[in-house]
Amino acid sequence: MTTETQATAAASGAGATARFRENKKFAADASQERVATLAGRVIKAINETVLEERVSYDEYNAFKAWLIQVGEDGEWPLFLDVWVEHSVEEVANANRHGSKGTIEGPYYIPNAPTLRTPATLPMREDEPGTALLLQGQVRNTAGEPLLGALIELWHADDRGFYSQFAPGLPEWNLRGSIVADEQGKFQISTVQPAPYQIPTDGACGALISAAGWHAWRPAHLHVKVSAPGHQLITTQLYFPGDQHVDDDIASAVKPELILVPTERAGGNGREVTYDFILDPED
Ligand code: MBD
Ligand code: FE
Repeated sequence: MTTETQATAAASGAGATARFRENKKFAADASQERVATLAGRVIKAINETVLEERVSYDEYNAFKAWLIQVGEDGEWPLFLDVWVEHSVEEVANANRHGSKGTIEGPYYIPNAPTLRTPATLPMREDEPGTALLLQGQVRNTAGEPLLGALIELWHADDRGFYSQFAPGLPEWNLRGSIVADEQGKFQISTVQPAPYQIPTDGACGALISAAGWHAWRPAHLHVKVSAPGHQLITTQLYFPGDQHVDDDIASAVKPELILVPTERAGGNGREVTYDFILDPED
């Protein structure tokens, strides 16, 4: 059996913060005018809230203490990806004609093991959960198959835990980079992920309980799909009937991203077909 235990906010937050610092590029060359505009608007929005809501010193100090705690728990990636990234993604992908994108979230890790289709994601011998076969084709916006397409897939396990962000899981559990065939087709065997509850023991969890919100994301598969000469798409796929599809804490569900799986013959889990359409590079 598994030795997996509840991921703590401090452990998954520290991991997400370290990963972000390693992998992301920053707009360090933003103009003075742009910085003044953006920082000025955020500060103004906070001040307007204070004045309109008649915020007290007790409330101001609670806010200050909470901001400090978010940093100490390493939860800035979590906070931003849950409550802000969806708007950034909306702006970034506004002009795409191909598949819908959605947020990346805090748990992507580049360079997962490369597998050829038909592939099985790395998993434990006794990986719990319902078998799931994800298959489809990568095409361009003219409907032509894309040779050399790559599908990076990562997701939580049957208990809602991500490898490298929860203890007790093999390094690349349920993470892989799948090379599609000459027709852009892919077949990937994995297990159905569970809904994901963001850590409740850190600063983000404290905010959620103080506000009376819930901490859940619907079960989801994360994917990045790319092909030479085309724009990479980062997206997620969801499952119908999930309680949180209409109520995602991260506001990242779109109707086009909800899968329609069917039961496989012989009680052999479920399968689903989903095609990805990539926009040309601009
Ligand atoms: C996740 O798994 C996730 O996808 C997002 C957006 C935020 C927190 C955890
Ligand atoms: Fe996720």
